[in-house]
Formats: sequence, structure tokens, C-alpha cells
Amino acid sequence: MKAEDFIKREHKYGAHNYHPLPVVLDRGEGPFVWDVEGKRYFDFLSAYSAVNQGHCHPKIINALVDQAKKLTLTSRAFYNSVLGEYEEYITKYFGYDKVLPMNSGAEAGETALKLCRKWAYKVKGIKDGNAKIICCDGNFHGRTITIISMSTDPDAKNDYGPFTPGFVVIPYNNIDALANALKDPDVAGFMVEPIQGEAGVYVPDEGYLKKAKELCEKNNVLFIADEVQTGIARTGKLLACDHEEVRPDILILGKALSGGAMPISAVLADDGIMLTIKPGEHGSTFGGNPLAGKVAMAALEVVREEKLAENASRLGEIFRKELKSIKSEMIEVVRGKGLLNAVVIKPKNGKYAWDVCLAMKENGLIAKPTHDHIIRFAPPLVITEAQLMEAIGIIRKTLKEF
Ligand code: IF1
Repeated sequence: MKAEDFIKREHKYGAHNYHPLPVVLDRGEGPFVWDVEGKRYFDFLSAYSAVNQGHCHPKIINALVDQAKKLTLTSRAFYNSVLGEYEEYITKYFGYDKVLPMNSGAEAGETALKLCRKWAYKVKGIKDGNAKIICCDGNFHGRTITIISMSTDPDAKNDYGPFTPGFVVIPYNNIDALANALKDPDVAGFMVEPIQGEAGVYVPDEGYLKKAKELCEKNNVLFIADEVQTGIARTGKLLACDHEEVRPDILILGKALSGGAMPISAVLADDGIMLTIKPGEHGSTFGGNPLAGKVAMAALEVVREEKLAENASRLGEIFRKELKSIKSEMIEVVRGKGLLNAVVIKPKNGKYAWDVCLAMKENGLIAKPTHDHIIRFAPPLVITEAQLMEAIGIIRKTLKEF
């Protein structure tokens, strides 16, 4: 079967909720993937930062296979021999009292919202049904009805109503707007991405997160960080909030928590918040399964052992410096932190970011445009400096072709 046959089959039998780059991937290793015809590419999307540890990392895959042969799922109706070990490991790793394990990023976001509301009624004393949660213009927290109720993106939101009430949208990176919104005594939480991914890798001003956290504290409002994309070493620190020494009251993790092996997400908080949810009040069939526990521990161990945050920080500097040095009219802005970067593309002769991505694919590097005019560049964090320089050579060569 040829690439186009694979593409036609997906088109015929699958829902049309995506518009993928026309490349059919078959195999991956570290920062590389190979298509069905055996051509190698640098993966500069990393499954939206889920494969920070590189494709099919042997340590993670070994943990997966070993545990898969032993016990995969018990449900939470019973205890299992891995969950406690994982809970101890991840809470000590990130410095929280408790973890609530889930699967997808959206589910973890939902969990954080429910936890925040529960805390609002049980601890803060907001009148039942009145709690509000502040979120930001341009946010992306997932695809469930409640989460898209926070969204300001018409593609994500249109024709899916009616929506969940209780959200207040303010502009991102605007402290005055937050201070103003916090005047409402019914506000229970502020949910924010430390860097907005979907919006186009939008890095807020230095000090924004720190000030936002301080304001939340002053107003007895929970600071909820969605680090599903920014967390786990992507931006050059373990968490993007670490850049400003902010410790979220509720921390949401996903994606790279499994290194891409399976969907694993988590919500972390201290007892005063987490213990407001009682038995039977929240859960999931798969959340906390022993397979996920072993995989997540291996994935987090790789991050530490291979110093992925340090690598992301160092290589990120090189990447942005090199990209800024490319002489191309199409490069309008280069921005990002660590190895979460974006280039704003100025269209030229009717050619857009999509055309640049198609041409980069021909040259052996895959990345995906967001919002027509932005290309996100986020390679696996195991990429070496030499590999990064080779990849930058492909980007440079491609832009010269336009
Ligand atoms: C898709 C974007 C990235 C996320 C943050 C929660 C979730 C995500 C900060 C939900 C998911 C994804 C999902 C993916 C596209 C993607 C994305 F372009 F839409 F914005 F990464 F940049 N919080 N992000 O970024 O996690 O439920 O998917 O596990 O196709 O929807 P999930």
C-alpha cells in the first residue's frame, strides 16, 4: 500500500475532524519518525509535546510491556499493587500532598474544575451553584462540552451549545483584568496555561504568573495551572510555572506524563483541596490503572535521568538564535521558551504556513501550522545539539526555497 492509499482509507472510514499533513507515519525512535515508504523525518511536533522523551523510549516501553504481561486494569473498585507506589512517586516528584489520576488532558482539566467548585462550596463558602472560574481569551484546555464552554475559539466551540455556565473570560497576560475579575466574591479559581499553546505559543510577560498567583492568594482564589502541554520539561524547567517560582494550587498534567505510550493525566493538589472530594464523587474506569502507573514512573524517571529540562533550556536558546538569523521575509516573529517555539509566517506569493510545512516535509522535517500563519516547533527533548543543527538546516533550506 502506498501513502495515498492509507490516506484515502482514513478519509473514507474515519470522521473528518482533522486535516493532517499528508504523511503516513509507521515507526518512531527518539526525535525521528519514518513514513510507510521508509523516509525519515525530524518530528518537530512531538504529538503536541506528548513525546518529550522521544518516540518509543526503551525504558518507557519496557515498563509498559513488563506490566502489560502482569496486570493492566483493576478499576478503582479494588486496590492494586502499583497505584500507591505511583502516587507516592508523582506527589514527591512534583511536591504535592495528593494526586488524582485520570487519562486525557481534558479529563484532568474537568477534574480540576470540579475540584475547584467542590472547594468553593465546602471550604471557601460560596453559595451552592454560584461558583465562578476565571479563564483566558485564547485558552485551550481540551474538547469536552464544559471545557469548550471556556473557549473563545469559534472552531472549537461553534454549534456545540448549550454550554456550561460559570466561566468568566478575561484577556490573557493582563494583570489589571485579572485584578478586576477577582473583585467578584463568587470567584473560586483562575485557570491558566503558563504559555498558551494553541493560541500560538504565546509567552506572557515576565512576572505575569507570579503576580497572578499573588492576586489569587490575596482573594482566596485557587490558581489552577494547565501544564498539560508546557509541563514535564518542555519549556526548559520541569514546569513552566517554575520559571517564576509559582506553585499552583491545582496542577494539571497530561501528554508527556506517559512519554506518548498511552493517555495518562493527573491532577495534583494539597490535602485542603483534594480531600474535599469524597468516595464516589469523582472517578474513571481507567484512571490509576497499574499499567499507567508503571509507564508514568518510567516516563518521569527519563525526564530526570536524561536531564531533559536542561537540554530543552540550552537547545531552545540555540534554536531561537539560529532561527532569528535566517534571512527570510517569511519569518515575522520567533518566540517561545525551551523547546516550545513558534514562528509567525508572513505569507509570500500566496504561500502560507501550510505550504512551508509541506515543503519542510519534503525536506525531512514535519511540523504543523496553527491559525494559518504560525508554525509550532517542538521536537522531542532528547534531540541532540548536532541533530538540532541538522534540523535547523532543513528549516533554513526550506525557507530559502520560497
Ligand atoms: C487535539 C492544540 C496543542 C492542551 C492543554 C489540555 C489539553 C491540551 C494546554 C487536552 C491538548 C492538543 C490536543 C490536540 C491538539 C492540541 C493542541 F493545537 F489544539 F492546541 F497541543 F497545542 N490542555 N492539546 O494543549 O489534552 O484531552 O487532548 O489529552 O487534536 O485536540 P487531551
